[in-house]
Amino acid sequence: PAGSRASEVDYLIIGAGVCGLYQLHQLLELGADVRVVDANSGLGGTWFMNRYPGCRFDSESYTYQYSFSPELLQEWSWKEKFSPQPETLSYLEHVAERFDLERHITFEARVASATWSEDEWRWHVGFEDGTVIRARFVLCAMGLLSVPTYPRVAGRGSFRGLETHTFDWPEDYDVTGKRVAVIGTGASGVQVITDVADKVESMVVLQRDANWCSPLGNAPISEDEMADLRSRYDEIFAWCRDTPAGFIHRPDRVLSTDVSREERLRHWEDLYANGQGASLYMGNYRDCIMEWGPNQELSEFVASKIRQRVADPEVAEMLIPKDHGFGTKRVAGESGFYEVFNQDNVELVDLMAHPILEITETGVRLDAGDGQVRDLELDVICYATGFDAVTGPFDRIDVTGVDGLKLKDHWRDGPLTTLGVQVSGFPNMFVLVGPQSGSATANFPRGIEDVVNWMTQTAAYIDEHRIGRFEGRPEAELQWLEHVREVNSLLLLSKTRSWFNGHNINLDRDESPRVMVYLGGAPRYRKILAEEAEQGYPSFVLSPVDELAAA
Ligand code: NA7
Repeated sequence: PAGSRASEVDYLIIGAGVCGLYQLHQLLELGADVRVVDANSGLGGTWFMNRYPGCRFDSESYTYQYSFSPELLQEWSWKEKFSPQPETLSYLEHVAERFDLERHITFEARVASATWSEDEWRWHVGFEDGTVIRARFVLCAMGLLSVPTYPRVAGRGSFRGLETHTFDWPEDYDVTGKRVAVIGTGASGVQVITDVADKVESMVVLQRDANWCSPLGNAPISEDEMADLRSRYDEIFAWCRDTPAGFIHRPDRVLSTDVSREERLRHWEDLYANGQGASLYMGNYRDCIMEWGPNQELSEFVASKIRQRVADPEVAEMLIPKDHGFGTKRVAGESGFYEVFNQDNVELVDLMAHPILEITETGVRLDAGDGQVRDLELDVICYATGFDAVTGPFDRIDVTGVDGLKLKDHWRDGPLTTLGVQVSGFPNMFVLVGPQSGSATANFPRGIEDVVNWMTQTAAYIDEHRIGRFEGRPEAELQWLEHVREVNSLLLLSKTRSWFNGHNINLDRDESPRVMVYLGGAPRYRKILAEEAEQGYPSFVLSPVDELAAA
C-alpha cells in the first residue's frame, strides 16, 4: 500500500526527484524489489521544493525530459522553451502516474542515519521518526542542491515579516505591493528578482559578488514547433549525448583566435541577441571557457552589454563581475534582469561595502559606513543564497560504514569516490547523484540517465552473479581523484570560487578548493562507466552472497 514502510527491501532509493524516479522505473522494469523514500510530502525533489516566483529551467525544456519512453515523449507537450517550475512538476507527476510509480514511494520519510552491518551485508537505514528499513543496497539520489544555506548574520529568524530561502518560498504568498529584500544574485536570485520587480512596492537587492548572466531567450512553444520537436527526438537526444554537458549546445571546434576580432564580435552579438539558454558559454569558441585571454575578451563583450542595458553607470559597474570571467562559474539565464535596475522602485546594494549587521524584527540593518547604520524596513526577506552543494545532502545523514567509519570523516578533506558512484568503506551504497559524478554537471536528466542506466545494468549483474557485497577499492578512489583533477583543470570553471569547487558552507573563502564535480564531459564519463561494467568491475571488490552464508 502507498506509504508503507516494509522493513526489508533489496534496493532503497533515497530521493524521489528526477533521478530517483527514473531509477525506480528502471529497477521495476528489471523486476527488482525496490522502494523510494523521500523527506518531502510529494515527488519532484528540486521541482517540488523550489516554488519561488520566476523559478524555471535554464535548460531547453525538450532536452530536460526523460528519453526512455517514446510514448511518453509523444504525449507530452512543453508550453515554453524554458519550462517554469509548475509545469515541470506537472511533468514529473505525469511520469509517476503514467508508470504507476507512486505506490513504491514513501513520503515524509527523512533519512537520519544509515549503518552498514558487516554481519548481514545490509544497510540499516534509520528515519527521523525512529523506524528502520534494512536494505541490501542503498542508492543515493538526494540531489545536488537540496540543503539551503543562509548568511551567518545575527538576528536571523527574528524578522516579523516573511523571511524565507528561495528553496522554501511559500507558493501562495502574494508579493504585490510588498517591500522586499533579496540577498544573493545567483541563478535563483536572478529569477526571483526579475519576476517580482514590477509587482512589489520596493525591492532592495543585496549583492555580495556580481554574477554573469546570459539572455535566456524564453518564448512559448507553438503546436507546430512541438510537432516538429516530437518528430526529431531521436536526433535531438543523440546530439545531446555527444555534447560535453548533455545540452543542445556544443562548444565550437573553432578557437576564438582562429577568426578576426570583427568576426568574433559579430558571432557574440548574434549569440547575445538570438542565442538561447547556455549558447553563449556552452556553444561558443571553446577557448573562451579554457583560456584566460579569450575569456577576458568575451567577458568584456558581455560587460559592454550590461553597460548598454543599465541606465546608471555606477549600478552597471556593480553588476559586472570583477572577480571572475564569463562562464567560469554557473551562468544564470536572464530575461530582463538588467532592466529591473532601471526601475525607480529597485535599489542595488553592494554588501562588500555595506555588510549586513543584523536581521531585525522589521527588516535588515546595514552598515552605512562612517559608523552609521541603515535600517531597511521590509515585508519580505528572501535569501537566494544558494546551497550546501553536492555533499550537503550526505552530511545531513549519519552514514557509518565498515568498522564504524563515518562518511563525514572519510570526506573530511574533500570527497573521495570510486568513479563518482561509490565510496570505499561503504559497500553496497551507490551514489547516483553526488560528488565527482558525471551526473552532477550535465543537463540533469541527461547526466542521470547515464548513471541510472549503468546502475540498472549493474543491478542485473548483481542478480545474475548473486553478488552480496559490492565495494569500491581505495586505490581506485585515489586514481579517480587524480583523473578528475586532471580533466577539471582544463576548464576555467575549476579555478573560481563557486559551489563547483566546494566554496560553499564547507569552506572559508580562503581555503583550497575541493574536487566536487566531474568536468570531463558526459561522453567520456559514460565510456568510463561502460568499460568498468564490460571488464567485470575492476575498480570494485565483488563478493558472492554465498560467502556471507559460509562465514
Ligand atoms: P548560487 O548560484 O550558489 O548563488 C548564491 C548567491 O547568494 C550568490 O550571489 C552568492 O554570492 C550569494 N550569497 C551566498 N552567501 C551569501 C552571504 N552569506 N551573504 C550574501 N550573499 C551570499 O545559488 P542559486 O540558488 O542562485 O543557484 C544554485 C543553482 O541552482 C545554480 O547553479 C543552478 O544550477 C540552479 P557570491 O557570488 O558567493 O558572492
